[in-house]
Amino acid sequence: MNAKPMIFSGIQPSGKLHIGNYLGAIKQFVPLQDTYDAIFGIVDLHAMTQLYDKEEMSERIINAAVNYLACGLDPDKATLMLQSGVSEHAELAWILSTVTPLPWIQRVPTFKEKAKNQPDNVNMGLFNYPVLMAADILLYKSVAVPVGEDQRPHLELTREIARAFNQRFGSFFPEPEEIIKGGKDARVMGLDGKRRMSKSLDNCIYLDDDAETIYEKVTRQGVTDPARVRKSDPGNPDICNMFTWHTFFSDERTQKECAQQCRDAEFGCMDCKAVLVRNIVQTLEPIQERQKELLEDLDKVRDIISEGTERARKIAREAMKEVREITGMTYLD
Ligand code: AQP
Repeated sequence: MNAKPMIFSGIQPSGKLHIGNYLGAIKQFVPLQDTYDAIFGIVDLHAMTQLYDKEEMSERIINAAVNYLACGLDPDKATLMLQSGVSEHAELAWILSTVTPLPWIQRVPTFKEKAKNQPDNVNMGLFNYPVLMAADILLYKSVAVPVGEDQRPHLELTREIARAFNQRFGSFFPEPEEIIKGGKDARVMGLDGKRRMSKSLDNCIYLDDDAETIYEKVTRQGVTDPARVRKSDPGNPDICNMFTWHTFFSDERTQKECAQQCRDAEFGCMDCKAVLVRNIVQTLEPIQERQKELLEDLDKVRDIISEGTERARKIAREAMKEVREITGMTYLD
């Protein structure tokens, strides 16, 4: 019997982790590992729904693990696991798909968005993604799931699927709450200011970007108030994506000063971006120092993943045994 309630959250190794993953998800994982029995997954089966280079997958998994740890996940408190190492995720996903009416999946906005982003590869895995996600969460009987704002519809669907299963087979799964912190960083927009920052879109600041790269990206690609053409035009920080980023990385005094000087046309966009870059670099500095240490000891990172996956596997096996019993799938037992 677990002393603490379970939570689960995952990140797909579909590319390098970015500041949206950090601000929207990982940053809030850290305090939760003290109060919950937390399982954090590297959900590589989900990443298979996009085309990928198979030679790169291991590197991406390590990048995700290194970043989880560099951002403060403590393997003595929380479990870091690899989804494909626990086959029960896929097994439960199948069972849950049999209680999920088709229209529930058809209405999920993230499917439509992803299908638009990869029109040549609209595969069944992409369609079934929310059911696999429900399985990831319910397998551990999680009571809550810390995620970014974009995952809200998936969590709503997870509760509906749990309810449908419980109605058909008897009460078994809890209906998990989402833990989404308020604030604009629950949905970080990309450099373009138009779409959510996403690994699969070229609009990210990655957690391992160096100062020069961050400067280049922010100054060249960071979209500001579109109506402001010259430095002498008064700007509007309320509609400036780079100013929104200040609210993530700069202290309140700096935010106020930048906003005022922008409105008074004393500060040009490049001046404001220079301050922003300095503060992003400063925020990422301790994470990047830790990344370097971890990259020098990859055997330790691999051990953390293996041990975490082993622990998750034990919990998952127990749960699936119960699921098979209550669904009557025990003929050979
Ligand atoms: N831009 C974002 N703002 C806030 N939170 C975000 N998250 C992702 N992007 C942002 C949160 O990070 C966690 C892990 O997400 P994921 O990698 O599993 O899937 P995703 O949301 O599809 O992330 P990407 O970067 O957009 O990946 P691709 O491009 O491969 O689809 C989640 O909690 C998510 O909310």
